Amino acid sequence: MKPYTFCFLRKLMEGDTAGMEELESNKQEGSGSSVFEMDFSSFKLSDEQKFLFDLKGYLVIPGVFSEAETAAMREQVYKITHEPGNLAPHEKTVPGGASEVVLRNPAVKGALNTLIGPDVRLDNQFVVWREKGMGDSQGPHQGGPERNPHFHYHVSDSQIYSALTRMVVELNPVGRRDGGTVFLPGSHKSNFRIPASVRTKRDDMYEPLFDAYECPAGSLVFFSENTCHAGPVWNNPDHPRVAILFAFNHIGCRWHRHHNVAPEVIEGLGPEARWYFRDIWPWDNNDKSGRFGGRNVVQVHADGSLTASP
Ligand SMILES: O=C(O)CCC(=O)C(=O)O
Repeated sequence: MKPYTFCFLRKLMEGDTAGMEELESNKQEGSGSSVFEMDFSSFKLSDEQKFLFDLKGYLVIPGVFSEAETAAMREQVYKITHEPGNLAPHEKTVPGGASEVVLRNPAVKGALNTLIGPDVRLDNQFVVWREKGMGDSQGPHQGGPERNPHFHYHVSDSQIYSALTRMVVELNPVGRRDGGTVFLPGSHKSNFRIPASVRTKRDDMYEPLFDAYECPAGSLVFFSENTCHAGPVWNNPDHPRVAILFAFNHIGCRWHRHHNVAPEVIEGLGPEARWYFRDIWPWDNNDKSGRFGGRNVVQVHADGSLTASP
């Protein structure tokens, strides 16, 4: 099996140039490798969904994952948070193992294409298993005018550019006052700074200022990181909040220092999920072969192995 680029880069940094010819040979015609093309065509946000995301800064898409997919991901999050020793290397963090279905899901791909565009990368992930009484320690954050490219929400030529975008995968049902993420609607593009009186963390994080949602297990919640939001204390005694929180960004941008994904997880991913881990650059002026059109791609080799960002 050819080494994945990750291993290859690690070797190069250690001064081991064996394999260099192999990488070069991947670029030759007739090498049997092809460029992976991400397919965004099977899901599009409706006009209503686009309108609501633009208006409010968040969007709930209920019931995206099947019961079986949701149960398998819930079990993985349980093991990550309670029994990490019982996970195989390829599933020890999201998005390996059961959670790989997320990055292959048409609704995920279609929504990201609409909210960020076709040049997306995964910037960060973390999981929560919140029993009653547990919540995110941060109060309401973000919102208001932001020229920083990570948070500057804008629309041009009818295209949304949401910059750093969170996607929550809710793996248990969420009731409206249970403690799902809450949002100050419209604050992703408000013209004034969020007043301290609004940003204050308080026991009741809901109406009249903040919007909450309800959804069945297996739903998606997208929000611009510049929508003022908070993770309130979980109130439901019947089940915990179990969720995966991904952050996505443009391929040229990185906000989080660590994406929290283990290298062995990345190495075990199929081409579609591996694509989200391309290096952080959109364009290659040295792509003299022209095979990649200058772009940052994933190559699939004849034996099924992958090279990202060749
Ligand atoms: O825990 C939550 O529901 C919200 C997380 C959050 O604040 C964030 O992702 O920035």
